[in-house]
Amino acid sequence: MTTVFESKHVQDLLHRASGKDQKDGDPRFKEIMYDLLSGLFQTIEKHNVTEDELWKAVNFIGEASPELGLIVPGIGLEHYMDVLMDEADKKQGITGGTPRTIEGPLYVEGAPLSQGEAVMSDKEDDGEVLMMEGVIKDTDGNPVPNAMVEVWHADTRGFYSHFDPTGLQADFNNRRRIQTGADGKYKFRSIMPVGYSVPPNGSTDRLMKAMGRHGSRPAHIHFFVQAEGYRHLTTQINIADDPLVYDDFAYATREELIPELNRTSDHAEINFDFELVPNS
Ligand code: MBD
Ligand code: FE
Repeated sequence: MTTVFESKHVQDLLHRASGKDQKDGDPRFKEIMYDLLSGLFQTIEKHNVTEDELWKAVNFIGEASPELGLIVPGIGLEHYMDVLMDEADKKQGITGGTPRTIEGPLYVEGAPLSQGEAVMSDKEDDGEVLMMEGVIKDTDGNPVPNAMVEVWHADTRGFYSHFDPTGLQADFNNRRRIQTGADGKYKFRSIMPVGYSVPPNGSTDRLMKAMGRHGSRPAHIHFFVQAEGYRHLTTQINIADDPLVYDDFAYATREELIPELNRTSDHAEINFDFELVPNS
C-alpha cells in the first residue's frame, strides 16, 4: 500500500516547504529540515495523529521552552551526541582517557578559583562531608601539570545554585574551579549531593510521565577538566550507592565513572584520577 507521504503532491510539498526549490538559504540547513520534516510527516500519517493531538504537541513545545535544556537529556539526545563522538574518536584511533559524559543544562561560568584544593559549600551544617581527590594524568599515567578542574554539583536537596527554586543558595555554592600545580593533584571538600529531579508537574515531568518514566538522576558530580595540549573533558562521576545509579533519566552513567565510595564514621571519600587525551 502506498502512503499519502509518498504521493507526488506531498513530496512536492516537502521539497518546497524545506526550501529545496529555492536558490537562497543554507544548503545544509535545508537538507536537515527536509529530513526532519519527512520524519514528522511520516510519523503523523503512520499513527493517524489528529489535528487536536498536533496542536496539543505544538502548545506543549511552546510552554516547554524554559525546560528544553532538561528535555534534551531526558529524551536521550545529549547522551546520543556522546555516543556519536565516542564512535568518531574510535574511527580516528583515539582511545583511552576518562570517558566523556553529558554536561547537562546547569553549568554556570565564572565559579570561584582556587589553587590545588577547594571548599565547595558555603554552609556545612547539614549533610555528609565528602572529600574527593585525585590526579590529572595523561594516557601514559603521568601527571599533567597546570590543569584546570571545574566542579559543580547539587546540594542535599538536589538543587543547584543559580537554579534553586527555594532561593536558599548563594551564587556559586557548590561550584568551584581548581587550578592544579606541577603534581597534577586536585582535592576538594564538599557536602554529599543528592540526585536531581526535574521540577514537579513541569513540562519535563509531564513528558516523562506520559512515557511511563521518571525525571530523576542519581547523585552525581560534574567536571570540566582542561590543560594545554589536551582535549577538553566534560564528564561526571556518580555516587556509587545511589539507588538510581543505573536508572538515570539523562542516561549519563558509565561504568568507569562510578568510583568506589569509602565511608568513615564522619565523612565519605572518593579517589578519582582523570585521564586526558592529547590534542590531535
Ligand atoms: C542535572 O543535574 C543534570 O546533570 C542533567 C544532565 C540534567 C538535569 C539535571
Ligand atoms: Fe547535574
